[in-house]
Amino acid sequence: MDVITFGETMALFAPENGGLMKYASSYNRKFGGAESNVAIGLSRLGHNVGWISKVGNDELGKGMVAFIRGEGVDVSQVKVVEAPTGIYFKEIRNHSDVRVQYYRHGSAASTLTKADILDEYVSQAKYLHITGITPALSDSCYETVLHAMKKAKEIGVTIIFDPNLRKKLWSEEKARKVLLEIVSQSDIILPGVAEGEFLFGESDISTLGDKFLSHGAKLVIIKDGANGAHYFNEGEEGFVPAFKVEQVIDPVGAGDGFAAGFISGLLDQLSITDALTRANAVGAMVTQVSGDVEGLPDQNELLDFLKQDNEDVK
Ligand code: ADP
Ligand code: KDG
Repeated sequence: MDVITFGETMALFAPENGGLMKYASSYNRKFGGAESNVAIGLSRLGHNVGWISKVGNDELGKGMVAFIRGEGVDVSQVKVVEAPTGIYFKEIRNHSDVRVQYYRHGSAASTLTKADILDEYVSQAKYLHITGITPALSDSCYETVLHAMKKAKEIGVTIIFDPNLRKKLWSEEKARKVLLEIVSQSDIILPGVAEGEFLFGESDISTLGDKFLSHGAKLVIIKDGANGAHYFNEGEEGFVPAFKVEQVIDPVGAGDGFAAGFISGLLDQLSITDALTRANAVGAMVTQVSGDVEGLPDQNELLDFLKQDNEDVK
């Protein structure tokens, strides 16, 4: 197993013809969840990934697990429980104004506990991927995150953390405290500039890099949307520009695509800058297709995109 991740995936409803939820009478049903988005991205790029979660004993839960299994992700650790599968609605007003409505309180995944993360399972992995969404779901989810990170550290599995700040899920004060606690226990972190600003009250990217490093992270990647990504580790820093996207169709999931691309690069032993090029490419590709995971490329699609971009430059 290359990567293990855990968290909540929801049935995702979006107005079929775009537009506002208030007026839509038909919806497309897809599935989305930061951690399974990353898992699917990695699987499409040829890596072995496991996703741990809980789903409801309901039709959406069954459909979701079948979908994620169909993407080649190991779902052997997913449990079916007597609580509903979470749902979320996504309304894209424009590329920089996306509104989500969650129906996930008391959901199946919010009942995750330490007992759902088996040491034997985590110990097979090279990387444990965590997001800041999971600890916001419930106290037991928060404890599960801390427990999984502690075990990963003991076993020597590298921890990758994406803060994925979701202000609708918890108070700013609690979010800041918990996310910083997790940053201090992580090896690699993948915040966006806005998340750095939220955590440290600072928007200068270099200063943010230093703040994250002095908070305990060993490698810090700061995403700067359509501009590109910065990296910082002991004594080294750099920047890799993003790809040009003519029209963003759906920005949700770009950060997860970026994470999948970056982890894929690390697994393939690429340099940090080459891994970031892959991350930027996958992130950009996700924005060009409607849905959280639909735009995640397979290996050939990624190669074609990179080749195309080189040809455009010439
Ligand atoms: P999230 O908010 O989901 O974390 P971001 O908006 O930070 O996602 O985007 C993640 C990555 O996806 C960026 O760092 C970049 O590589 C790529 N990306 C996102 N939006 C664009 C865009 N408009 N043009 C090019 N690349 C983009
Ligand atoms: O990063 C994309 C996720 O935000 C989306 O798939 C839904 O997991 C989700 C969440 O909690 O918002």
